[in-house]
Amino acid sequence: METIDIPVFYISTLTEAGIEDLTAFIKDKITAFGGPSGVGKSSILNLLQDSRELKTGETSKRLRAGKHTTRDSRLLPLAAGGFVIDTPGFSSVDLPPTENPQELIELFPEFNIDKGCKFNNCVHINEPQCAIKEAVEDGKISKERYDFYKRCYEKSKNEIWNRYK
Ligand SMILES: Nc1nc2c(ncn2[C@@H]2O[C@H](COP(=O)(O)OP(=O)(O)OP(=O)(O)O)[C@@H](O)[C@H]2O)c(=O)[nH]1
Ligand SMILES: [Mg+2]
Ligand SMILES: [Zn+2]
Repeated sequence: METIDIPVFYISTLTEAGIEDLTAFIKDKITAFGGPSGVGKSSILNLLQDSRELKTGETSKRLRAGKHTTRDSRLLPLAAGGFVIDTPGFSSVDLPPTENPQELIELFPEFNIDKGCKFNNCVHINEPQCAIKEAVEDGKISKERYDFYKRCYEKSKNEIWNRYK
């Protein structure tokens, strides 16, 4: 994620590792915590704000996921200054509503590389001499992200884009 300019904080609420850096990053801002259920959003926020002890929950061993402990979104004053919003975790991620392949590609900033593809309207799926597929093979673009892109592409093609034709 660092390669696409998104700051990453490695945090443990047990050892409190990373909490100081996170506090400095969100101080005096309004920040919302989002993510899958059971990843520890409320647990982190209990270390950062003292107005309200947020309920935290067990994760299900069977589903390897949380059990949707937080049920509402609330604005809470941060001890360091600013506000945080705890939100209920989600279990799946919906696709953003794009109208065409180019709009979807723009959501993957790391695909914006200097080297161009053979076809300037390349959607990086089946085209020959595709610079994005080469970059994935060379390890310059994350394979997970490219595979996610492919899944989004297929799903959008089948379910969304044909509405705009
Ligand atoms: N090992 C470990 N477990 C943690 C850590 N932080 C939280 N947990 C545990 O993870 C479980 C879920 O924590 P929550 O804070 O309720 O997770 P959440 O993201 O708020 O979940 P929802 O409210 O369902 O969206 C709890 O059992 C926590 O004790 C951590 O840093 N390390
Ligand atoms: Mg929660
Ligand atoms: Zn391409």
